[in-house]
Amino acid sequence: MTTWIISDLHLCAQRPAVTQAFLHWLHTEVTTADALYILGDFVEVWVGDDILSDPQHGAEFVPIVQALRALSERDVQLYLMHGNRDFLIGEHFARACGLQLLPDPTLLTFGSTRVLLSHGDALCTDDVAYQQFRAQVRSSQWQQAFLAQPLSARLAFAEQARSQSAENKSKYGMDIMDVNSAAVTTLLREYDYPEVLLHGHTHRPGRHPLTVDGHQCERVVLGDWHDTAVVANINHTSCELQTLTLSNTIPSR
Ligand code: LP5
Ligand code: MN
Repeated sequence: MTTWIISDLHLCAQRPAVTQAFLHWLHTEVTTADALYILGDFVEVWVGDDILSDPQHGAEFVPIVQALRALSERDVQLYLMHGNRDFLIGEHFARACGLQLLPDPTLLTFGSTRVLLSHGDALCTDDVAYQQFRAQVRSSQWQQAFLAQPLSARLAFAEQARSQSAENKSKYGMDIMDVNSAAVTTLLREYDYPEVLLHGHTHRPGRHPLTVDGHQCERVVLGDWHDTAVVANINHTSCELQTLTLSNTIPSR
């Protein structure tokens, strides 16, 4: 029994090597797995599922959708949780890929180990400007109004949001962009102290043991996909972080 958990691939046409490495990894390692969980920021930006049928902007996603669909047809269970870049991924995309959308957070059980999955952005409560933005764009009213706009307008908004976000990040300290420990404690308490909290978003992979109300828990953080990717592999006995070297994963031509 093997389950892979990944996040923060930020797939986009500008970084074709990452997409290729991901596709190769799917075709090799993941074909024999039981399940693959993608914990958000799968793509760099997602402005609506109708992008799939856009001749210009949809093409980059065709091989990704096909590869996921092929895995789901081989009975690999596929799951996707929204991140702050792709919270507009909807049921149309999910069906095309043969995957199931998951709420954030989602609790899984592997043997005697409970693993709470989250993207991680909701835990960054010191980042007040981001939490305000998040509350706005996660409301169904905002999403309906946004999705009603033409694709070109949505892409332009996304580009503006990206550059504003990059500017903000260069202005504010890195500290406010990590998870808030009180928010982590509250979440673990709410879910009855799962042994593991697994998330991405911060791009600071690592393992952080912590004690909450006398219960031993661990916060495990996935990495983003650049030259390397830090992913989690769970089987009956353990939850391991593994570093994939993406340059080795890209098939030579
Ligand atoms: O993503 P990253 O790592 O740069 O930073 C995140 C937070 N920023 C975001 C914003 C996204 O990067 C961009 C949106 C993705 C596209 C989604 C679909 C379309 C939506 C269109 C919206 C109008 O998530 C950043 C955090 C950081 O993580 C660390 O946790 O700090 O948050 C911010 O920078 C807070 C800002 O307040 C975000 C504000 C961007 C809003 C700009 C609106 C511009 C629209 C123009 C309207 C006229
Ligand atoms: Mn994120």
